[in-house]
Formats: sequence, structure tokens, C-alpha cells
Amino acid sequence: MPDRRPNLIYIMSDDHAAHAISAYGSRINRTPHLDRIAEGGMRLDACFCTNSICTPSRAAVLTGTYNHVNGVTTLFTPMDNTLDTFPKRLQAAGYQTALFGKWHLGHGPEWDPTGFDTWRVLPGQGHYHNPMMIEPRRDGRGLRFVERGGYATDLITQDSIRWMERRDPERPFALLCHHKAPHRPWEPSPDHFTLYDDVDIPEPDTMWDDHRGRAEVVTAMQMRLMDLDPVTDLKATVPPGLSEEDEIRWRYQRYIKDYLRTIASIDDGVGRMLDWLDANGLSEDTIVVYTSDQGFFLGDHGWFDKRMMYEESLAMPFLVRYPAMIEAGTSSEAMALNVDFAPTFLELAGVEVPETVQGTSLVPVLGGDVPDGWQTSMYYRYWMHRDPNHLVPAHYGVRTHHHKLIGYYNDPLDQPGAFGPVDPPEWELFDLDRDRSELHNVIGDPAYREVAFDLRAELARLQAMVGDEPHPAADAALADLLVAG
Ligand SMILES: [Ca+2]
Repeated sequence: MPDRRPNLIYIMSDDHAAHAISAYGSRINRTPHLDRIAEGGMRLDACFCTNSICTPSRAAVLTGTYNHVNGVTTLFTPMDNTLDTFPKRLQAAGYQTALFGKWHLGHGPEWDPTGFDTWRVLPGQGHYHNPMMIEPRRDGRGLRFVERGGYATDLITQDSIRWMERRDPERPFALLCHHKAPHRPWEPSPDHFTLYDDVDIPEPDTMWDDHRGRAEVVTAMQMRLMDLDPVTDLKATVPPGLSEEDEIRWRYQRYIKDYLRTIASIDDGVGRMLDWLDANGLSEDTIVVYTSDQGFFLGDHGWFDKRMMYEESLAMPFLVRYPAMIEAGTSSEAMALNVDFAPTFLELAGVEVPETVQGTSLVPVLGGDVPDGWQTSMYYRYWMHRDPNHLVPAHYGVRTHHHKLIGYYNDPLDQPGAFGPVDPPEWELFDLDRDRSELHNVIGDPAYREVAFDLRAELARLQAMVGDEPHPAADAALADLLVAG
């Protein structure tokens, strides 16, 4: 009897914001092949990461646990490769497993990928052009470096398809295809060098946000378009004689065009993989997911990069197609988190979810049903206080479908990659129903006092539930604010 459990193709890119996918209504690009996944399946509209940065989000996806539990809090905390992960569980249950592309969870015997029959990854961030890759030696003794000729996105796609071609067709497979793109420094493939040459990309509505009323530590961050490096990021010399406003406009165009060009290669690659599934009669029995490790600011609020709990950075795209179960062309507003992916994939494969998993299986949501008591709030925490390149403050918070409370506790807490000084805690509150762009911090507005009280309690409830702790000084500062209000 052939094993009819579903195959899984999990495609995760790096820093691809949902608002640069046409299935999510992008105003700045078209992604016809990513849209094919949405057209044949479901789009999640409230999918969030629990820590908006590469290494921690990847650990949350693989383990189904929060970063204070899996220990991967910053870019400098590699993931212990003896932790329980969904690929390991699938492999143990008889799945063929493979990983190609970006790993970024550490290298060395304690951190290299585990749970995969085959893997070939970029070291660290890796390079876009002619990248070096690492894979296990065939004799099992250590690793070998492979010099690759070509473009990273195309090579990762090619490796993925070649592995599927060579798999055992009698057993199901789980393939993790982790694109490096569209991560900084946004180097396109020659195929797309001239894409967008003749057009101006629309600017986001909040590009000229002056950050008035926001936490002081937020106004001091180095993620403005003026903070982009002309040489490595913009690959050009700033034209002389521009006013600051014109220079910002020029910088936006240089930045966003390269970002979108690298996405065009991902879209092509996903198209090739979907074509391959069609040609091999596997589309019906294969779960195809497209997501990104977190969102990104695309000039929104005048910024690039991620890390923040604001919507553009917090939201993850999540498109999933599985014709045997998911109705085509649907979407869901149910809240979904990166820690929910692992239990979802395990349940879809009929594999027991380990007790250590903190996330919730999304299977009912994918089936078109939102069960009573489904999560309506989420907990977020970014630990890497004042990393020297971006100066983003350490913060945590809670988001519901209507509001968001963010506490900048502003303390490195001895986390690797986090730096002082400790700044006084600050708080922000946003009314997402009225102010989806998060331009108006209403923490000091007496009309929101009750909302703030409720959110403080909800934050404490979530922290207790996931086993994290409030920052005493930040919590005291919030209590003072609410009494004063
Ligand atoms: Ca990332």
C-alpha cells in the first residue's frame, strides 16, 4: 500500500512583507505565482511572528515554542540542535525530509541542521551571487563546502526540485525551501536587473510619518531611509544637490526596486515548483505553504528593516494550498502565530504533537472553522536592545484584533547582541480599528484608560501562560501612567 499521508512543501523567504505580495493587495508589485497558492487555497490575514527577527522566528517555527523557552532570543543565540522540531518528528514518522537555503540558526556540531535526510544551506546570511553552501559529507564525517555558480534563489529552487525528483515516490516528503531573498542587501538576479527601470514605485502612505507622540526610543532608531548605506544598500552614489526630501524619495526608489527585484526571482522559483507538482500529479496531495520569517518596513513610517511590533514588521504572510482539505480562494481573520506552524504540520501529517509545543494547531482554521475560544490576542517580545546597527529598543507587548499595547522596557538584560544603556521604560497604545497605521499613541489619553487596564491584564495573562515574566520597572511605569491618567 502506498503511503498516502500528505507531502509538505514549506517555502519560507527572509524579510518578505505581506504588503509586497499581490494576493495581499500589494500596491507596489505583482507576484502571480505566490498568488496561485492563495487562489488554490487560503490566505491568513492575521498571522504574526512572536519576535520579528530572523534567527528567533526560525526557532519558533521549527520548535513551536517561544524564544524565552527555546533560548533563541537574538541573532547571537544559535538553536540547540537537540531540541524537538517538526522536521525531526516527521522524519521519525517515516517522512523523507530535506532543507535547502538559509538556516541561520548556527553552525557547528551543536547547531547544524538536524532532522533532515538531506540538507544544503548557506553559511550565516550567505551571498546572493555564486554563493558558498554547506552540506554534510556523504561518508558522514563532518561537512563540506560547495562553491555554487549562479543566483542563490535559483539554486535553492533547483536543489529543491532535484531532491523531489530523486525522492522515494512510495513515501511522503517534507521539503523546507528557505530562500535568502529578499534580505538586505537586496541584490537582484541579472534576469531582473532592469525590472521597474521605467516606473516610479508608489510611496507608502506613512513614509513621511514624523513619529510625533511615539516613545522617545522609537524616534531614535536608525532604520530611516537616510540610514541606508549608499554603497552596500543602494549600490549608487547619492546624486549631488538633492534636498533632503528629494534624497529620501530617491533612496526609497533605489531601495524598494532592488527589494522587489529579488522577490521576482522568488516568485519565478515558486512557479517552477508548482509547475513541477502539476506535471508530476502531486498538487492534490501536497500541502504548499508560502511564508516569511517576519514582515518588513517598505518605507512605512520612513523606515526599512523589521524588529518592531508595529504591523508591517509583526505580520507574516501565510498562504497555504492543500486541495484535499482547504477550500480554494478563501481567507481567514483568525489569529495565527509562528509557534502554531509546527503543531499544524504535525497534525496534518497525522503525527502526535509533543507536549513541549506551545503553539496551537491551525487545522480547524484551515478547514474553514474558527473554534469557540480561539486565540484573540498574542504575545510578542524583542530582546536585542540597541543593537549597534539599528538601535531598536527591547520591548514586549500584546496585540488583540482591536488594540496593541507595547512596553519598551529598554534593558539589554545580558542578552547576547543586546547593548546598554538601560533607558527609562516607555509605553505605547494603539487603537487598530481607528488607526491601523499606528500613527497615534493613545497611552496618555484618558478615554483609553480602561482599554489600557484590560490590556495590561491580558499581557500579564499571556506572559504567565507562556512562562515569561514582566519587566518590573516597565510594569511599574505602566501602573504609574494608568494611575496618573
Ligand atoms: Ca528575516
